[in-house]
Amino acid sequence: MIGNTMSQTVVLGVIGSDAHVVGITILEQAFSAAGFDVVNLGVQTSQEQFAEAAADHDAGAVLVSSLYGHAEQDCQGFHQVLEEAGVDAVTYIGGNLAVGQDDFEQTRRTFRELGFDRVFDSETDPEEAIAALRQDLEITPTESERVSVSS
Ligand code: B12
Repeated sequence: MIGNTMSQTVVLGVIGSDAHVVGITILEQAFSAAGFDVVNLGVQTSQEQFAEAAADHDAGAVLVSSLYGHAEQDCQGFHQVLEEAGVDAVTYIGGNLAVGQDDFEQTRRTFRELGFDRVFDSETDPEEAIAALRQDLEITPTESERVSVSS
């Protein structure tokens, strides 16, 4: 969704049974420092918990993290759950999204087909995600904050 009156609230969490917490802790700090209101759901978050939080907070973005190699299974039907909850937000996913991640372009296609607006690999600098959020949520960055977005 791209519009003019977009929420700067981002809902962030690690989906499924995944317990890797360090990445989203760093992302939470980076997004907060960049001025976003961050709702961090933590690890082992279900699809329904993402949807409920995004609806409750009228989130502009839902950011999913996955490290343990089961992201594709965990994200099946995710966008339908969001839609049924009335969530109208951009969706990003990032982390170690496939076992091995030999061909990230294939991985990116897989998650785009699942409905994600942007797909990030595990080498992503938080600044790149911040630049993407600013672009998608139509928030004007300062000159020194401009970072190119390739996802
Ligand atoms: C620490 C660690 C653990 C710890 C986690 C402790 C904790 N509570 O966090 C423990 C020991 C528990 C663990 C367990 C497991 N782990 Co582990 N773990 C790691 C390790 C070494 C580091 C992860 C980390 O903290 N990185 C540091 C943070 C800063 O980086 P990050 O997590 O990648 O996050 C950054 C980016 O990915 C990106 N990002 C992440 N999410 C998102 C989302 C968005 C929207 C965006 C924009 C960006 C983004 O931005 C983050 C910040 O810069 C990695 C290997 C590695 N080098 O990555 C393996 C790794 C992730 N683990 C792995 C595996 C397989 C497991 C287990 C399944 C092992 C097992 N058989 O039991 C279990 C899973 C348990 C579970 N239920 O989750 C594999 C995953 C393989 C895959 N995906 O192909 C890895 C890659 C190791 C490997 N090379 O095999 N693990």
